[in-house]
This record gives sequence, C-alpha cells and structure tokens, in this order.
Amino acid sequence: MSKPPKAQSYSGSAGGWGSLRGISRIERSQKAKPAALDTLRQLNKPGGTMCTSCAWVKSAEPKPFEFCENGAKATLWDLTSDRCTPDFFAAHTVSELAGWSDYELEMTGRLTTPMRYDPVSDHYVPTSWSEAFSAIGAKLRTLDPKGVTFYASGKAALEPSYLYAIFARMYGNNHLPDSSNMCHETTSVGLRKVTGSSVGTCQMEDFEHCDAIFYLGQNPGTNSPRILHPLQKAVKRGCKIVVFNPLKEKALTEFRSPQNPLQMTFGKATKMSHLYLQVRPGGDIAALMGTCKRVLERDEKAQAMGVRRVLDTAFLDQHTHGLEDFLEKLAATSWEELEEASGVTRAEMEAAGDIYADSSKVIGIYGMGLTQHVHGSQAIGLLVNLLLLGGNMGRQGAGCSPIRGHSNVQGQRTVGITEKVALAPVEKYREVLGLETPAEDGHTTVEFLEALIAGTNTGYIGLGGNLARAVPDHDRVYPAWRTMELTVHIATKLNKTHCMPGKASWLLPCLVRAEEDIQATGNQWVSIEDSFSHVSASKGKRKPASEDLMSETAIICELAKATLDPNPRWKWDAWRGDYARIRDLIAQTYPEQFYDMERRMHEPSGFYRGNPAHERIWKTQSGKAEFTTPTVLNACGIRDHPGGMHLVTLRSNDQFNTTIYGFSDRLRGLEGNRMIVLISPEEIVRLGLHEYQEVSLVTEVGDGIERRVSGLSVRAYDLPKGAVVGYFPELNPLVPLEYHEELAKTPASKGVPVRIEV
Ligand SMILES: Nc1nc2c(c(=O)[nH]1)N[C@H]1C(S)=C(S)[C@@H](COP(=O)(O)OP(=O)(O)OC[C@H]3O[C@@H](n4cnc5c(=O)[nH]c(N)nc54)[C@H](O)[C@@H]3O)O[C@H]1N2
Ligand SMILES: Nc1nc2c(c(=O)[nH]1)N[C@H]1C(S)=C(S)[C@@H](COP(=O)(O)OP(=O)(O)OC[C@H]3O[C@@H](n4cnc5c(=O)[nH]c(N)nc54)[C@H](O)[C@@H]3O)O[C@H]1N2
Ligand SMILES: [Mo]
Repeated sequence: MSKPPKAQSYSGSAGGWGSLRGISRIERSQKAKPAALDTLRQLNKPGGTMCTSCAWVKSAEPKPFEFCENGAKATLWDLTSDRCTPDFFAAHTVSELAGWSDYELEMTGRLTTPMRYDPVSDHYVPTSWSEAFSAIGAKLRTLDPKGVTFYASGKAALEPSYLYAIFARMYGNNHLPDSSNMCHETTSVGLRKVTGSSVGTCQMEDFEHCDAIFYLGQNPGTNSPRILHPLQKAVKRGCKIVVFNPLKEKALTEFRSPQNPLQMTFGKATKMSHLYLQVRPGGDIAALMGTCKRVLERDEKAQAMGVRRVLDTAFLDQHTHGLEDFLEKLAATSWEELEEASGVTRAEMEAAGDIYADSSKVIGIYGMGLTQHVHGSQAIGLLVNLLLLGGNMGRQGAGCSPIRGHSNVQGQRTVGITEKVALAPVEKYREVLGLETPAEDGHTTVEFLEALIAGTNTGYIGLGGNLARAVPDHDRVYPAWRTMELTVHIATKLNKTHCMPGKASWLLPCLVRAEEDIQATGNQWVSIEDSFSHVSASKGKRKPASEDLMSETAIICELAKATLDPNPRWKWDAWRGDYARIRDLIAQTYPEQFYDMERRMHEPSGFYRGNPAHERIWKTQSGKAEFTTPTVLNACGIRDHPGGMHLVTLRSNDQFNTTIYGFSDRLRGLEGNRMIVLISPEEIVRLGLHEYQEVSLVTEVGDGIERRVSGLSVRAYDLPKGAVVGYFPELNPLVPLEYHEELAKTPASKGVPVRIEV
C-alpha cells in the first residue's frame, strides 16, 4: 500500500494552495457527486449541516466557505459514491479482512445493509433490521449488565447521545466510556479540579481582544484549521503567540488564508508565532514553571519601580487558593532543574515570561500534547496557574481554551454519556423518566479494556468509532476482543474493530450527518455542542447512501425496545418519530442550560450553554480557583530508562483518527509512508543510525511484557533531544494500557518510554 518514501521539508505555508489541492484529491478519490459540493457550501451555516470533523466554533457571520481542508475531506469521505455491500462481504472472509489496512478497509465505501457475523462461514451475511434488533435484544437480556460496555465516539449528535446514555442506565450500568476517555478526559478531570468547570472558558470575542496566546500541544493546521482565521486576525492586530511544542508545526509558524484570494495569489504568508519553545515530551510543566518564575521577577521589578504590577493581586486574593504553596515550590526549584525537565533554555522561558508580563489579556490553548501524559492534569494545572497570576480567567480577552476533538464529543458528555455517576443527572432522570441510575461508577476506556482482558466484559455496543484500533496495547487487546459474547457496531464505514467479531456480532449501518433523516414527522434536526459550549442545529439534506440505512437515533430506540421491558414513560416510538421530543427531554433534564432549546439552537452560532468559571464562579472544593503545586517537573510517567527516548504518537495531515485518507503529511513534508519514526539529526548520529534505515521501537516500562513495532523507517526531523515521533494508530501496540494519566486514566500516548533497536 505505501508508496516509495520521500522526505523533504514543506516549503509552502499552512492553508494556501496546498490545502485546496488536498481537498480536490479526496474529491477525486471518493468520486463525490456534484451535490456533495452543495453540502460543503452549507457547512457550518445556519440552516445547514454542521461539519463532522473538528469541534471548533461555528461563526455567527459565516464566510462563503465556512469549512477547511480537513472538514471538506471528512465530508467528502462521508459522501463517497463507493459502497461496501453484501456482495463485498460475500467475497471476503472476516479473517481475511482483519489483515487489511485501515486505509483499505475504509476505501471500500459506505456500509449499505445490516450484517450479521456467521461464525461457521466466517463471513458477515446480510440480515434484516428486525431480525438484528430482536437477536441483539435477546442476547443482551441473557448477559449480565455489569459486563456490557456502551462506547461512544464523539460524533453522534445530542439527541441520539442522550438516548444512548439512558438506554445503558435502563439496561443496568454506567459503562459509558467515550472517545473523550482517550482524549480530553484529562481536561474533564484536571481542569474541573482547578476551575470547577470541565470545559473551556473562552468565547470567540476573546480572540478579538487578547494580547497574547499561549498555544500548547495542539496542531491547528491539521486538526482544527478553522481556528487559524481568528489566530491570523489576532496576530495581524499585534497579538503575540507563544508556542510550546516539540515539533515546529507549520501552521504555527506561517499561514496563508484560503479564504483570502489576494493573500493566496500575491500575499506573503502571515508569520504566526513570536516565540516557539520546542519543549521535550512532557516538558510543559517545567517550561510553564520557568515562565511563572520570570513573571514573578517582573512583578517584583514593577513593584520596585512603582509601576503597574504584573500580578492581579485583587483577583488572586478574592478568587484563588493555594498560591503560597506554589510560590514556595517555584522558589525551591532551580533554573537548571527546569532546563533539564523542559528541554528549553532559561532564556527561552524568560522570553515567554516577558511576553506574558507585557500583556494584559492572555489566552491559554491546548490539545493532546498536554492531556495524553501520565501527569497531564498537572500540566493543565500549571497553564491555569500562569493564567491566574495575571487574573486571566473570566474576563474579556482572556481564558483557558482546550481544543476538543470529535465534533460533538463535548456535547456527548454534557447530555449524560459519562461513566461517573456523580456527573449523571440522577435526580432529573428519576423525575423526568422514572429512571433509577445504577449506583456504581461505570468503565472508563482503560477499565473496560482491563475487564475485557480479565474476561469479565462480555458485551460491547459501539456508537461509532474504531475502538480496538484507537486504544493502547493492541497485542493484548485484540485477542481479548474476539472472546466477547456480543459485539454490535453502529457505523458508517468498515474498520478494523468490525473485523474482530465476538461470538455474536452485528454491523448496523447508519446515516451520516449530511444525509436527510426522515422520520414520522419528516426530516429531523439534530444538535451538537462545540468547543466553546455553543449548541447549534444541524440538518442533513443529501439522499442517504442506501435505502437500508437507519439514523443513530432510530437504531438506539429499536435496540432499547428490543432489550428493555416496556415502560409507559419510555416512549421510544414517539422519540424516534419526532426528535423535538428528545430535545424536550434534554431541556427538562438540564433546564438551566437547555431551556427553550428548540428555538435557541437555531440562533446564529448556536446558543451558549454557559460556564460558571467564565463568570468567575468556581465550583471547586475551596470555592476558589485552585493553584496547582506540581509533584513532578516533567509530565512523562517514566523519565529515566535505559533506552532514554520518549515516543510521541500523533496524527498526520491525511487522517481523521483511525480513518486514513492517504499518505501525505503535507505540512510536515513527509510523504508516502506511515511506518516511519522521526528522530533528530543529532540523535541519528549519536545512535549510529542513518536515514531510511529500518528500526524497531521497543517499550521500556519494565512490566515484563514485550511491546515492539518493527519495520519503521528512520526520518531526520527537527526535534528536541530524546524525542521520537510516529503515527497513531500504527504505534499503539507500544502504549501500555497501564501507562495512563494519573487522575483521568487517559492513555499517555505522548510520552511512552522506548528504545530504538536496529
Ligand atoms: N483532520 C483531523 N482533524 C482532527 C482529528 C484528526 O485526526 N484529523 N482528530 C480530532 C480529535 S479526536 C482530536 S482529540 C484533535 C487532536 O488534535 P491535537 O490535539 O492537535 O492532537 P495531535 O495530532 O495528537 O497532536 C498534538 C500536538 O501536540 C504536540 N505534542 C506532543 N507531545 C507534546 C508535549 O509533551 N508537549 C507539548 N507542548 N506538545 C506536545 C505534537 O507535536 C502535536 O503538535 O483533533 C481533532 N481534529
Ligand atoms: N496512540 C494514540 N492513540 C490515540 C490517540 C493518539 O493521539 N495517540 N488519540 C485518541 C483520541 S484523541 C481519540 S478521540 C480516539 C479516537 O477513537 P474513535 O473515536 O473510536 O475512532 P475514530 O477513528 O474517530 O472512528 C472512526 C470510525 O467511526 C465510524 N464513524 C464515522 N462517522 C460516523 C458517524 O457519523 N456515525 C457513526 N455511528 N459512526 C461513524 C466509522 O465506522 C469509522 O471507521 O483515539 C485515541 N487514540
Ligand atoms: Mo480526540
């Protein structure tokens, strides 16, 4: 499958003509019909369809094309004319398909027909919807509810997500892990611990007022390109961007707006960052401490000179807790220790501190580079510390903004998809539905896998996703996956997880968001929540890929009817027939945030669900924003090990998670091969390697389990010492299941201790 590798650095900017070429390549490969372009034109606009790619905000004043390269790719991928039909399944055994690559499987096109796994012939065979539902319902009734997990991958809208969460609880458990458990769970736990809120505090207008943006561990050029427009605007009015990232990501160095014909044709790309700290993996805790150290020095200096102080002392007194302990820790930590743990110099940390001290409004942004570490919540805590020092929380032009992943992943948590009972609306469920929430917390993703390996999890329902592929430790997970009694996938395209059927297994093909969803009362609206907690309406207009598809909402209603005893208060047919009735349930369950949802979701840019931390109301233990006193200086769980390298696994520009669109990581100048490992030129020399040499990576956590990925081709890349980088999901066999964030259990896929073997 891989073409001959070619390494070169990319000379273009992020955005620009390269991004348009990227879109047209996918359009050709997916043979998208002209009507698909119509869908693109309506993407992220009131009355249109909300993009299924990232979770960045929908503008109240949309541009002619309110989508980016990768949003277009995701949409065209959904609207492909290729079909994965019963004939295809008749021609291939499931064991054969299990050997296909992620790319080959998804290239077969949209699933068209409900399929049942036949263990005798080892084929998926067509079945009818009614047979599928009654057989799955009957099977679920025989299983112990304590051993069945209901996973959700953050794409499904609020309506099906709400129903999915109550279905699991009516069935008898809180086993509702979400892709968030591998992603921003560190935010849900860590940011909540310090601000009392599990989501970001920024709003769009803050980007029009900030003086500085600290941008940590997120790659906007690939993963949220629409953010580049407000960033570019901010830079042009003088805002300074400080980046912490081991890789020099192109979009954070220069950007050419594809929305601006003049800049595309004649203009110079915009220089995006003023300061770029190439921290080592996990180096953010120390780099942020160094930045804070400088901020304090600058505050002392300001006091000595009798000018305006850098610290917002009124805010600190009234709104924060724990500053003294943090200051003690800072004073006790030397610059040498900070340089060693961060991988950057004192001068660089001082420069970052100076930009902070010279700015009166600062925003902090972060992504997987912070959350996917063993001590990720401490790194988030340190970013919040920095913001708190200057009172940069809960006021205009300031705040903390995690960039979410899937387009509705935040919303799924909001409407009840959570394994934590404390976060479930237990009282309201009782009042609105007569539902008694099971008392025990459910599985996180890691706990699900532990139960799977231990043999106590025997059933799995997946609302989207490719879970077996997205998780750590494939060599331990794959064999266990196949031992389950029941696996059910609600999906749009075929993937590796589907090719590891349990003893009884079904593929239930569903509509994508751009397709019309006709129920008893006509074509239905759905709604989704973005990274800024805005809830927007979305409607599909395209004809479905096959007549035999059902919506996610309809599938969940039918599964629930087939599984649960009838209850006059649980009106699955009425909910399925009119999604406004589900929104009514959401509004009754969460009245403060979702009142009048039916009307408000049509407001431009959606309605704001609100966030107490944005109003400086801190729902923390102390009732104040909490300073974090770090217990470590680097976020990696294991620092010292013989191999001495830390592996970062990340996304290329040509994938959406486990969906591989192609083999071009354009913005990094890496083409043609995904089985590569990036190493700095100095380390290549030190280790006696050479470019294009094949090596293996071996994990070093000392638990006696051999984890190895071989056949990786070496590429020289500008990286800090000790960092090696490769692609998710190919390198997931190297991430140990037990190596996860200390509080949130997010797998630590950004700082795995490894050695290189020739
Ligand atoms: N096109 C496209 N869009 C997507 C996705 C996709 O796969 N494709 N995925 C979606 C999902 S689910 C998510 S969660 C988001 C993910 O979006 P990101 O959060 O950008 O995730 P990654 O691609 O994993 O890259 C993380 C960044 O962190 C940096 N990094 C790694 N380790 C460290 C560290 O220790 N410190 C710091 N400061 N930086 C570090 C990496 O170099 C990289 O730039 O994107 C969403 N949007
Ligand atoms: N090593 C490493 N591992 C990681 C990460 C990393 O950075 N490094 N990132 C983690 C992160 S942030 C995340 S979010 C997870 C992602 O984990 P998942 O969310 O489980 O994976 P995806 O690849 O997004 O799932 C793709 C599949 O979803 C189905 N699908 C697509 N669209 C729809 C739809 O509209 N409806 C339904 N029902 N199904 C649909 C298709 O069948 C497709 O094959 O991976 C995590 N794993
Ligand atoms: Mo994610």
